[in-house]
Amino acid sequence: MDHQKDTQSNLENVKNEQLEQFRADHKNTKLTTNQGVTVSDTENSLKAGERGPTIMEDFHFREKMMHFDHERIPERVVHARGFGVHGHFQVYESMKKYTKAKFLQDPSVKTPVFVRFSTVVGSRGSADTVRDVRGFATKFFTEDGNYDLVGNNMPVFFIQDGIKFPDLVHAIKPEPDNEIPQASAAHDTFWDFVVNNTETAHMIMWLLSDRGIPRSFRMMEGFGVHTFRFVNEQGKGTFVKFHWKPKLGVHSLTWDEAQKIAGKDPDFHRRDLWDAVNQTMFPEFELGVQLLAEEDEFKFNFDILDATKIWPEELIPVKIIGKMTLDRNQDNFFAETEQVAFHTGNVVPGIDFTNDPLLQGRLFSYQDTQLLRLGGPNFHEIPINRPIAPIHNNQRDGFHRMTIDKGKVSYHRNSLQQNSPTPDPVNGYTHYTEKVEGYKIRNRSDSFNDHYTQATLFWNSMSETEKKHIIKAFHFEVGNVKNKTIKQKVVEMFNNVDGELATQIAQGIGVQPPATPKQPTVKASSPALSQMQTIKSAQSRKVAILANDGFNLNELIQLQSALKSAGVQSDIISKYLGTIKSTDGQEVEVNKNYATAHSVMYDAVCVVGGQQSVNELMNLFEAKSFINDAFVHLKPIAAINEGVDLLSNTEIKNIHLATGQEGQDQSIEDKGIVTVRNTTDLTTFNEKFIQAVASHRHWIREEQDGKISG
Ligand code: HDD
Repeated sequence: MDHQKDTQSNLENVKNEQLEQFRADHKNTKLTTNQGVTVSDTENSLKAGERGPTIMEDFHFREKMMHFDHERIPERVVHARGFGVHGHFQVYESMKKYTKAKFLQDPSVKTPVFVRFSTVVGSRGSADTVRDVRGFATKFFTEDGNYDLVGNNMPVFFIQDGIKFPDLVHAIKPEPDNEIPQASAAHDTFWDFVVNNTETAHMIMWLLSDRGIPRSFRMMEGFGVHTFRFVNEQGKGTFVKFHWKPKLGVHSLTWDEAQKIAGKDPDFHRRDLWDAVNQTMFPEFELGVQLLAEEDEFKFNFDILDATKIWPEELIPVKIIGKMTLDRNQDNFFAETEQVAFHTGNVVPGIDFTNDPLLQGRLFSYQDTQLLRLGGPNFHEIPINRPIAPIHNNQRDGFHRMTIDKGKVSYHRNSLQQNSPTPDPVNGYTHYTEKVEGYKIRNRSDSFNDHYTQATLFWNSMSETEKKHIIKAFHFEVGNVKNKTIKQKVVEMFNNVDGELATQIAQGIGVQPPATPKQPTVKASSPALSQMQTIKSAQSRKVAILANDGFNLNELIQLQSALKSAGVQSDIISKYLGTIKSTDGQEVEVNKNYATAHSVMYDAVCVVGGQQSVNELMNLFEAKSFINDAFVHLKPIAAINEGVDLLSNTEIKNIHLATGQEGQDQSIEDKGIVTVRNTTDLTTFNEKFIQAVASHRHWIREEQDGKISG
């Protein structure tokens, strides 16, 4: 028993050890062909004479070129751009009452996981920060086999039935005649789809909200979207919806920032995740479940099988049941992120499906798509996809078969092998015995017909700031549509969500406001939908420190050490790379210059004092534009002593800045401008700055100073 316990708790390492068998380290080795023959020269092909033609018998040349020519596989038809990371999951308390899923029983068991975050629409090489849904797919390597929770960062979906997925994707992907635009929904075919398929209304509200432009993969929620089913030992089912809740809270970029980052650092999100894990700032997500007794299936004004609906958390609370920690970067992007194959149909005993028609469609699509992408039916043998549970069956052969199946028997039932491998009716997966009866019809239940109630609920739940962002997002997305009729139809469609919203959309896109703006009948709101009340933390945020030769070393040291103890990262940014000298001649390494860094890559900025340093910054256009952008993007901005003078030379000049003692006008700090003069002890200043960093954005600036962040 103890031994069993031991192996269970160490499950975490089992996947890693399995992967280890396939890892190759080529350091200090001799170059060989794929046949293991040592190569003498890989720079010159074999030729007939020094200036003659290449000879066919050059097997090394042919093998090297053949392999290279076939290095690419088809990208995923959706979610092509993604990034993976390893980790583990632990349940807080046994969920035995609801499910027999092994990985949800014992809090001491660490179940290995591999997570792939992704965007949906763009190609593999597209930018990370585009407006889009983010994929959040988790593979749990459990003792009972692989369980895949293939979710998104939004809890609803565009369509209600899987059969419409190809239509949706054709509409949102670049238009087929010219393959424009890349990684964007801002074009005619998508909005034509929207207005002709009004079940999209709720999802559009999410997509055009700040959720569409997350600050980090580490700062977004994840949702299983569908209603799934937990099944316990007694065979009793409970409806369940899955949630991932980030410990760092839910935070977003501003639109202007997202667009700029797409150019400055298209790898912004993957870099952020990779760096955080390398620096042991391990992202954590709590797993939450909404549970609904089967008897209560019809108690709501929405159909629980409709994937365009949420279960408002105020109606059905989210119970937090465990935590996932992402703590190990992949070794090889292609082998792991590119070859991982998720499938909604990968479930373990204790987790089952429902009749949600979107889920039913997915159950076919995922396995099917891997056949093309991964070239045959043996993709489960690729190291990243292998379960840690043993595999025994009569499936054989096919492209790239790795397993050497011994013996003559590959059929069931048999006597030559005592009928093994043997099905296990007791412990094997048994599908939930739901009673299903009906006529074969192509139809949709009337209970799926309400397309607007929850879209309005979402709108009602937004803060004024969030509402402004949604309207601006409509102006951009629909503003890029060329066809006026489609634009007008967008206004008419969203008049069903809220008349004021529709009127404001119309204003920005050059069409008529609705003739009769509708007063929404839905008055309810769900506070959990707004990002305003989310967790605020300075942990792992990034601060840019601006300094040049002649900076104040004492200030820099105090600032850096306070940031470090608060878990905040910082970079020194200067005119040139290399080192800068303090007033007392100490040299400090510069991390970035203005060519390699921009304020959009940081969460906050601080100017340290030192007259000579600040004088130089005053004459540096890039330094001022760095601060101006941080200001427009509502980020915390701080300055120490002479550094405050630089702020007076930027957009911030209109805000009254510290002129004398510490502890100035509170309203300035509310606006995220933290300054201090005439002091050498920065303790209080540092505390205030770190608090400002934790608050993420200072929306009040947007409201009061008209600095709309985009
Ligand atoms: Fe899907 C990939 C999430 C609806 C068909 N989907 C894919 C990935 C995620 C999702 C996260 C990327 C997995 C990875 O990282 O490799 N998809 C969703 C969610 C949906 C959804 C949350 C709605 C609730 N998907 C959906 C439908 C269909 C598909 C309705 C088809 C009927 N999805 C696919 C696919 C993909 C895919 C074509 C492309 C690559 C892959 O599967 O492995 O099969």
